[in-house]
Amino acid sequence: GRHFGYSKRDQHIWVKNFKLCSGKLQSPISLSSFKSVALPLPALEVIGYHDFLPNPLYLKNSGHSVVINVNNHLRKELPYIFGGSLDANQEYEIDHLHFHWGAKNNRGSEHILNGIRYPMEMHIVHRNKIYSNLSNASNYKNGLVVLGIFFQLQEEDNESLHSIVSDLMCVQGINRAIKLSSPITLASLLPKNIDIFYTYKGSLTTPPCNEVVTWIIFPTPVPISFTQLNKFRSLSNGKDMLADNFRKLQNIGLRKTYVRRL
Ligand code: BO1
Ligand code: ZN
Repeated sequence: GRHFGYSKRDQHIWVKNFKLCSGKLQSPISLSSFKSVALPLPALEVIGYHDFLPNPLYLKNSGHSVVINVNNHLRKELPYIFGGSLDANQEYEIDHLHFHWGAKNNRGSEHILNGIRYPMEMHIVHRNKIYSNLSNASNYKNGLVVLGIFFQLQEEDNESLHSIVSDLMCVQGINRAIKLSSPITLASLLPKNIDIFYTYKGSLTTPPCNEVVTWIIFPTPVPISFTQLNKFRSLSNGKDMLADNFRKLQNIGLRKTYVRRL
């Protein structure tokens, strides 16, 4: 079956319908500074992150999350990343971004960092440029890089989220989509400090759980207000609320996690 849910019972069924979900390189995992190997990695280079993403940008309720798809009608160069823990000469272009969040403040993020589960985690999904689309890239172990960004509650609104948050109410129900009302840059959604990051080899955190993802997780959270997070929390697919759309922690197994040392 193609359907999957996030309840405890539903997550147990993932492995029956999607065999890859029982692999040994699954995500998310718990990360800690003490258990990570500090490496003098090169900086992560982000190109085009200060440019507005090409219009029109669509915000869509996928039934599992809210997604901003970056399509490239004008065939211009899209934002991409390289360096860091990525293989030399490999460039990864943005495909889409989406969010995982909780119904309560003490849950929502997929990864845990030093024992902290944040109320929301954003994933900026990048595809290796040598592959033509996300579905192709998902068949190769160097196919995808996902940047993981934690959100932390604060009193004041995060101005950079205004465009996204103000359009959320228009995508109540699965497959509802609208054009984003104002342009956004990826840089405005990143933490100020991307010099430090954790990295490890893992998987898609949803079915089909392909083990093709180099994860890059920034320890510095980005702020979000209660008002803004509550708009995510009020989203539904028409049947269930989307909140608590995070996968349970997976075994780290024989893997190592790394942290960039300056
Ligand atoms: S995540 O960043 O690990 N949460 C993540 C999870 C799933 C996808 C991307 C990032 N993409 C999925 C698509 C499916 C497609 C699958 C394999 O990739 O949502 O539609 O079948 O290509
Ligand atoms: Zn995700």
